[in-house]
Amino acid sequence: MEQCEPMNTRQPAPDVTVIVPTYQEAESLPGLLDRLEAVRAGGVALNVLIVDDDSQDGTEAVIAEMDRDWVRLLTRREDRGLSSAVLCGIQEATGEWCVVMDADLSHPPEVIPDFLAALRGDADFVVGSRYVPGGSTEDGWGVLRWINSKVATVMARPFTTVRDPMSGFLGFSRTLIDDSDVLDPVGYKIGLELIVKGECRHVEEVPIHFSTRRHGQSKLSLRVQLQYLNHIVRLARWKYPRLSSFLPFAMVGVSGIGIYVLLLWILELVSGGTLGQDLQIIIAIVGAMFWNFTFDRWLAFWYARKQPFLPQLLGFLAVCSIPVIVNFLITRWLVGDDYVSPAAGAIGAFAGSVVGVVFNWLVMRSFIFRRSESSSGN
Ligand SMILES: Nc1nc2c(ncn2[C@@H]2O[C@H](COP(=O)(O)OP(=O)(O)OP(=O)(O)O)[C@@H](O)[C@H]2O)c(=O)[nH]1
Ligand SMILES: [Mg+2]
Repeated sequence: MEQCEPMNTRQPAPDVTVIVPTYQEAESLPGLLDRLEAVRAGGVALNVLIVDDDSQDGTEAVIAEMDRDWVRLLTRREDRGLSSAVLCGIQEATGEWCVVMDADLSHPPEVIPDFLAALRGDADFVVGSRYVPGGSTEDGWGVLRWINSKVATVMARPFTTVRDPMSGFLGFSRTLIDDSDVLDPVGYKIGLELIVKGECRHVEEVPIHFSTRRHGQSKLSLRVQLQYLNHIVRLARWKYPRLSSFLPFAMVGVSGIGIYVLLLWILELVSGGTLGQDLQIIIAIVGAMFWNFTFDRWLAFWYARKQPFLPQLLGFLAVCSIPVIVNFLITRWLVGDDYVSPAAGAIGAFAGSVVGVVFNWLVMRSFIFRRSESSSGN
C-alpha cells in the first residue's frame, strides 16, 4: 500500500472518522462540511479526514478558511488514486469506525447515524445503497451510465449479494483489515475490496438518495472502468484461486484445439500434401502447444509468471506429451491414407484434451507452475 503524509495534530478519539477522498472538489467542500457539522450537532462524535491528491484548486485555502478543528486535510503530493487515498485515510483515521464518502454531495451525510446504529448492532460493514427499498438515484443518469452500473453490479455477484456493491458510501470498523498488505484494489471499487477481503458476513445496506453532483467534474473515466475488470479478476484469483486457474486452463485448452485445426488446414492448403501427414500433424501439435503454453502461463498460472521460463516450457511440453500422443494416434488413425482432414484433427485434439485437461492441470499446478513464497496473488 502507498504511504501518505502524516497528520500534524491529533484530537481525542471520536466515534467515527469520515474519510473523504478528493480530487478537485474545492467547490463542493463547504456544503459537505456544513452538512457534516449538522450531523455533529445532532450528537454524532465525528471528525473528518479529507485525503486530497494535491488538487491545486484552492482546496487547502477552503479548509483553512473554514477553520474547523474537527476537519483535517491530508495532501498527498506524490501518490494518486481514489482507492489508495481511502486506504491512506483508514491508516490515519482515529475513530473507532470509519465512514467513506464522496465529496460531491452525492452521498447524504444525514444517514451517518443509521450507519453507526448498524455497526453497533451486528453489521460488520455498511453500504449506502441506491438499490434497496427507500433508495433512489437522481434522474438524469444517461442510459449508458445506468447500464454500466448494472453490468458492474452483476459482475460483483460471485463475491457478494450486496445490491449496491458499487457504492462509494461505506461504513466499517477501523480494524476491519488487520493486514493492509492483503488489500490491492485497482481503480474505484474499494468497497467491494473491503467487503471481500475483510470477509464481511453481515453487510447492511442503508437506503440513500444518490444525488447528481452540482460542482466539479466526474473522475469516472473509461480507464477507471477497464481497471474494474482487472479488479474483478484479482478478486476472483484471491477468493477462488483453484477455479480461477482451472477455468482459464480449460478455455485455453479449447482455443488450442482451434489453433491445431487451423494449422492443419493451413498446412494442407499451403503444402498440398507434400509435407507428409506425420510432419503436418507434428507441426500443428507443436504450434498448438506453444499457443497453450503462452496463454496458460499468462492466464491460468499467473502467479508463476515471474519464475524462470525455460524449465516451465520444458516441463509443460513433457506433461503435454501424454495427451498429445493420444491426439496424434487418434488423428493418425482417423485420417486414412492420404488426406489430413481438419475433422480428424478436431476429433483427435478433442480426445487428447479430454484425457489431458484435468490431469495436465493438476500435474502442472503441482510440479511445473508452483506457488512460491513471493508469488503475487494477482
Ligand atoms: N484523493 C483522490 N480522490 C479522488 C480521485 N478520483 C476521484 N476522487 C474522489 O472520489 C470521489 C468519487 O469520485 P467521482 O468523480 O465523484 O466519481 P463518481 O461519484 O463515480 O462520479 P460522479 O457521480 O460523476 O460524481 C470524489 O470525492 C472524488 O473527488 C483520486 O485520484 N484521488
Ligand atoms: Mg461522485
